[in-house]
This record gives sequence, structure tokens and C-alpha cells, in this order.
Amino acid sequence: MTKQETLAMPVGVTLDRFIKRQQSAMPAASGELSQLLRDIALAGKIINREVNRAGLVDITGAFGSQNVQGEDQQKLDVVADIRFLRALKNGGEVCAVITEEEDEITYTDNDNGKYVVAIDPLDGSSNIDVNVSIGTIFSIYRRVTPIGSKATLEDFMQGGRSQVAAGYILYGSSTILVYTTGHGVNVFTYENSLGEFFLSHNEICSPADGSIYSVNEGNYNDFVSAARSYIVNCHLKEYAGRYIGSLVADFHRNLLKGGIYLYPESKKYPQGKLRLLYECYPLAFIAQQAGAASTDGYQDVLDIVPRELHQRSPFYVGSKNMVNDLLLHF
Ligand code: P6P
Repeated sequence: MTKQETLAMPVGVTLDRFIKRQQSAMPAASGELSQLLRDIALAGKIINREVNRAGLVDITGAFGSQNVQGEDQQKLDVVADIRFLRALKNGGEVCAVITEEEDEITYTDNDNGKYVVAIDPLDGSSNIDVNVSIGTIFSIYRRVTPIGSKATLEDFMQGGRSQVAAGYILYGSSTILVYTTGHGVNVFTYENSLGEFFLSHNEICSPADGSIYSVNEGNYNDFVSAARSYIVNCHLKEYAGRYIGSLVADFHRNLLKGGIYLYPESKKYPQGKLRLLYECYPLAFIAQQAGAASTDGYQDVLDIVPRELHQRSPFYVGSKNMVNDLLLHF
């Protein structure tokens, strides 16, 4: 089977078989990344079950504590954080993790793990108790510090173009896992009755144009002027405003249908609200691989230089031609 045949697999193949076939198409692959992707998918299945049960077992309310963002931690946030950290620790392929829910690096005690992971275990958590779609966003790097040593900040400060894989899980009307390893973007839909993810969209190619814009217009007066000017442009073109308030849900719809998501810098968020390492970089990688684009208004998001773990960034992502139109306003 040629690499092209291997990579162009039929819809309906399971995630596990897809990962195996992709690995076989890359002789240098030794299986650790494949196993890491399986570990993430397993945690996603567990969170999917928790999200589906949330209304029944009272784990949707605020947990009382606050995360590094100063946001009330919803119980599902905490559950998701624990589940992903446990899956990554038990999987053995990861030596360290940064997560939105923890201030500092979390070490897995697997110092022989080749990879580090940056993750937002459950983004959009303010939507949890009103049954709106929420998501997990993850980014994977090969560590740069010596295997066997303790991971350091340097392993997480490699920059967006050093990601070896990135993806998201969207817990919505159906639960999907979307990821890239730099060879295109594929979508897997979860079949609850079988406990399996099945390939449902092969090699996504995002429309170059769109007529959907996603932004919280309530903050319009607070946005940087270039963003305000572009939003007026959207009004004049009679684009459809679609804003779920859950980044993964807005991103995924725009990726498939065409559109642009905007979270500009503002007086309230002078560096932007979204987090570079576990929200902007992974979605920017997926956008790039699907023929879409991203920017902070001044450069491709993947080229932003990371300085700290929970660094914020302005984030504009979506159809290539819409992002290019936006840049004309900066
Ligand atoms: P706002 C959720 O908190 C989140 O990080 C994204 O999922 C979402 O797009 C955005 O923030 C919503 O922020 O300020 O519009 O409520």
C-alpha cells in the first residue's frame, strides 16, 4: 500500500486502525506518538461519558476553587483535568504536561517519555451547565531536554511550528476527535454503543472563503480599532454572526463551512484572552493543515514567540481569504 493509499483511508475505519496505518506509512515512526494519541482518545471517551452524565450526577456545578485564570472551576473542568493527567501519566509516553487548570508544569514521573503535552482539558466550561458544546484542545511536542532527565520550561517554549501533533475533542450533538500530525486533518466520530471513534471526514480542506464571523460583539467598543473596522466590514457584507461562546465549537463549524473566529485584544484583555500554548497554537496548526489561516493581527499565530506557560494572545482564525481581508485592517 503506497503512502498516498495508506493516508487516503476510507471513511468508517476506526481511529486505532487509522493510527496504525499512518504509522506504517512513516518508517521512522516508532509507535510512541501513536500510543500517545490513543491515550488522549481514551481520556476523551471517559470525559464524553462524564459530560453526557453531567446533568444526572451533579458534577456540573462550580467546584468552588479557582484555576490559574481566576475562573471558578466547574466540577467537570476538574474531572477532565484529572482524567487527562491520569491517562497521560499511565500511558508512559509523556514526561510533563501543562494544563489550563494547573499553574505550574505537571510532571508524570515518566522521565523517559519522549513527549510533552499542552492541554485545555475542557474549554468553554461556562457552557457546561447549560448543555452547550464544550471541548478539549491539545498540543504535542517532542521534548528537547535529554530523555531520562526532568522536563523543563524549555520543552514547552519551542514555538507553534515545533508541534508534532495537535487536536481537539468536541463534546457536542455527537462527540468528535479532530487531529493532525502534520499530514492533513482528519475527523473521527464517536459511536457510543461501540466505544469507538470512526473516521468520518478524511483530509479536511477548509473553504478559502466564508460568510460567517464569530465574535463577542458585546465587547465591540473595547476591541482594537482594526478589529472594529473588520467587524463593520462583516456587517456591510451581511455575513452571518455565529458565536457559541465555546471556541472549539465555533472553530469546528467555521473549519467545515468557512468562516472566521475573532478574539481581539481589548482594554480588558490587552494581550487577548485566549491562551497561546493550549488554545491558539494547536488550532492554528490544524487550520494550517486544513488550508485555513490564523493571525494575532501581526503574524501567523504559529510564529508567535512563546515566553510563558499561560501566555495570552489575540486570536483570529478561519478561512484563508477572510483572514487576509482582516489583515488589511491592521
Ligand atoms: P467571552 C471560553 O471561556 C473561551 O475560552 C472560548 O471557548 C470562547 O470562545 C471564549 O472564551 C468566550 O469568551 O469573553 O466571549 O465569553
